[in-house]
Amino acid sequence: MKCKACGGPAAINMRHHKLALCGEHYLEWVPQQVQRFIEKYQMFSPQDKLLVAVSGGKDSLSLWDVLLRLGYRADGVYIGLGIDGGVNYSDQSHEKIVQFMAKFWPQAKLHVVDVEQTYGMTIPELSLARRREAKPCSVCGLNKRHIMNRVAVEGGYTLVTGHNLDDEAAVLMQNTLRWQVGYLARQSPVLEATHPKFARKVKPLCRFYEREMAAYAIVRGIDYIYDECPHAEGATTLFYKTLLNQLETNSPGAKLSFYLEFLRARQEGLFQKAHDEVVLHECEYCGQPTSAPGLCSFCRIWDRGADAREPAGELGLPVAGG
Ligand code: Q46
Ligand code: ZN
Ligand code: ZN
Repeated sequence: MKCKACGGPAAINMRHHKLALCGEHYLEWVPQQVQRFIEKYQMFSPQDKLLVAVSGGKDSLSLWDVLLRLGYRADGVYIGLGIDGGVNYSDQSHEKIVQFMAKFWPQAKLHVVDVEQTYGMTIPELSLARRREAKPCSVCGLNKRHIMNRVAVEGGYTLVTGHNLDDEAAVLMQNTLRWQVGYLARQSPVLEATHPKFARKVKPLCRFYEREMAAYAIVRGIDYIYDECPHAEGATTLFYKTLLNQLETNSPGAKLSFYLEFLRARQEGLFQKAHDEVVLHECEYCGQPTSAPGLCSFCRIWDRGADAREPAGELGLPVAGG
């Protein structure tokens, strides 16, 4: 297989694009594509301040790298969840991010929010204490959403996440099989801020296959955390990813067209009604928007009373680098 640009040996073959490229040309192609999607979906402009949610995995580190290479003003945010899982998962993830910054972008800025230091318990401890659940994913998800949104709003950022096509197609399949139209209405490369205390959220990698981002990280020399979070095992999205991979093997491009045709239907207003039905108000304690009455789910799980308001800038975000 030869590189389409220079005829040298190809490092990656993308059957769905009928395109093979060598390492050097692949490293040029990925940022060009990212820029194309940023413009196509009107994600942000060079003036915007971006906050990349970095986990230490291939998608988020590659995304941060690409945005900085393209010249965007992109800071990172890392949330220390306190997950050990026998492999020191959270510490290892943080370490990969620090190494990445030292190697490629020593001037970049990283906000670090350690959940245990800030709120008093790790995510697995909180999950056990409040929900008696050994699997902390639901508690973890709501904490990550709340904290990332808050850091983004406080810093005037657009929140950028590294969800790739495999992630988006798996969620889409899950929501479609259950016809959860409310969720379908909100699944988009761009989520506009529907409230002044909601950050705008964008996903510049939503059209890249997972293996394309792994290839980018490897060719670029980014050392990332290979292992999934130990609690990801058995997650339903992993099951849907396996199903979609089987489909893709038999029919290259199936995953991409599943997602793109959904976006087209969404664009045509197929789910608009469900979208309009969400009513928001501000949480009585922290002020973040919520659809639940009274306290938001974050304040509920941390057992916060409704009698006092959270002081502004309570996180006191430590900033590393830069
Ligand atoms: S980090 Fe958190 Fe995931 Fe780990 S505990 Fe579950 S939700 S699997 S993306
Ligand atoms: Zn080439
Ligand atoms: Zn709240």
